[in-house]
Amino acid sequence: MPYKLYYWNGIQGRGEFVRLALEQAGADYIDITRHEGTGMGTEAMLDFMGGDGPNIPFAPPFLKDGDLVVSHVANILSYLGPRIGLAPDDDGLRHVANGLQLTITDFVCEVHDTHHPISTALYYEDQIPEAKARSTAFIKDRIPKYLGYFERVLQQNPGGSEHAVGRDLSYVDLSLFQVIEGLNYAFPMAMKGYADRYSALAALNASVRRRPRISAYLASPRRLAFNEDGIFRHYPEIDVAA
Ligand SMILES: N[C@@H](CCC(=O)N[C@@H](CS)C(=O)NCC(=O)O)C(=O)O
Repeated sequence: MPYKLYYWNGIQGRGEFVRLALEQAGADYIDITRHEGTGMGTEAMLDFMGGDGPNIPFAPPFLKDGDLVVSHVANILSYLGPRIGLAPDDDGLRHVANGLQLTITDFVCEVHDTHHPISTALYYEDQIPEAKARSTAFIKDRIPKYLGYFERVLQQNPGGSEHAVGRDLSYVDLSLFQVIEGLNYAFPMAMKGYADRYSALAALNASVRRRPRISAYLASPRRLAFNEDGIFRHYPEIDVAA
């Protein structure tokens, strides 16, 4: 039975971290809101979330595997990883992978707050001065702290600097690829020359991009372009040089 991925249609968003893992694994999955029909589409997702069934999630993305409902990106990847060959074999290292993914969750949250520093209920246009202040601090302090951390994770991985954890590709590597892609899209000024500062992250980004299934996915219509409804948004007025 195919996995069912539920996420907002029209954006990469947080769903993309799950999508990349499913695509790299060649897993059988349905992107529910991108299809029409019984049990498909955005309405089906909203009906499920607002319904009176068990295990309802607070927010997308969530994944259904049969009757099981798994929510939150890091939790979904922790569940999927061992099943689709994208998690370390070692149980301890699986927890290390989960810790890294949870750090990515925190980072993604901070990315989101650069364009919505006051409220997600307000439009970006209603919080531009605050967004400028927030993203200036994000670029100065937080991008270097997070990317510096992940660079060290790669450089200090006993399994080799090609991967974040263990000796093989994991869902964490795919998520780091997506983080770099997203930052390059949203903050091209801030990210200029990033490869000189974070060489292992840049090498990981390039190696993930070269993977046959990932490059086929990136060239496919399933990979939506970044846009200003997603997590990584390009607003030139809040992008400054690092
Ligand atoms: N911690 C969750 C965050 C989920 C989340 O914030 N989802 C967003 C879309 S990317 C949403 O629909 N949020 C609705 C809300 O917060 O009211 C995860 O990592 O999956």
